[in-house]
Amino acid sequence: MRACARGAVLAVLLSAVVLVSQVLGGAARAREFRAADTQTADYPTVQALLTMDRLVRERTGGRHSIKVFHSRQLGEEKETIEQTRVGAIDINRSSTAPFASFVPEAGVLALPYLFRSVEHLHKVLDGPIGDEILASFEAYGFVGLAFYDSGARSFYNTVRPIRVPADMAGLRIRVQQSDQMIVMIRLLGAEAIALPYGQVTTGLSTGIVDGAENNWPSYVSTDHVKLARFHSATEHTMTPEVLVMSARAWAALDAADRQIFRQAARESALYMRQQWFEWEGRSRAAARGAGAVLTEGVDKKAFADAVAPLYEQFVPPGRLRDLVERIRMVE
Ligand code: GTR
Repeated sequence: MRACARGAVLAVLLSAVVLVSQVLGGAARAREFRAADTQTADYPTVQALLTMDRLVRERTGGRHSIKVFHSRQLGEEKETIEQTRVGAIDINRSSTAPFASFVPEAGVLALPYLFRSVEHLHKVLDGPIGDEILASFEAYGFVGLAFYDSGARSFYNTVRPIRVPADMAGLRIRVQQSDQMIVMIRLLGAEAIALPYGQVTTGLSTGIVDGAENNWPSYVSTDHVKLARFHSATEHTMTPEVLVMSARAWAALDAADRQIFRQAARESALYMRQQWFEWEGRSRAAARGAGAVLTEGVDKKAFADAVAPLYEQFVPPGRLRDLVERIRMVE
């Protein structure tokens, strides 16, 4: 009898030890992952991150969650990318343009007039090339999880309508922190000023910059539209957003949880795509309502020709040029 009771106590103790070691032992440890986004709370990328958080919570029984720091609470895009690389930030949603100096393949996606249409862009990102580019992040300390839509970027400025590259002469144009974008602006005959996203409104209102370039939702949600009325639909890039995890945070997940995170990221991208189309349409209408002057007859071909030399400089023969050629061949 006594031996039996001792056995039972031992069994209880043993299962407690197993439980504690499971909880403490890496994979099973409950964790809140910190995610950075430069956009505001209602912006589709932030809403997509919140969707991912919900899916991760549901599928891990609440063991894991994602706390989303929107509106640059964790810093400007370039800094947050650096912090993600060293593992101080767990998840990052950024434009692929500032990622170019960390992951060369990301820069390819930010090249001007690479994609013929949104359909072409989606075919590339949703297919094997998209997977290959996401996988390329791993060599640089990030785990690429998914791409988010970001539409086409166009110029807007405070000075005059821009129809052809010559109209940009002498204008100071804000660009993302990306060498490629700086060179692109110079090829158009304007002066490039790299500024973090959070400083563009002040830059426009104080005249430090005359213009910037972005998609419709960013043009409107930042209120740049109220300062820089002359909008020109140059649609020079279709730079997508990318969602990455730090290699350090990834290492803390076991194989099953990694699968959950990947799948949740992909589903959040689908949600994001629906939201995006609505936001783009709504933002374009809101821009008109806010007094934007939409320039007629923008000569996109002239812009494409003027920026073509960028490819020589940023796409050396070999891996990257091959990637560009394969992207172009996608029907
Ligand atoms: C937006 C993008 C942001 C940021 C911003 C910028 O379209 O969503 O992540 O890159 O552009 O121009 O800095």
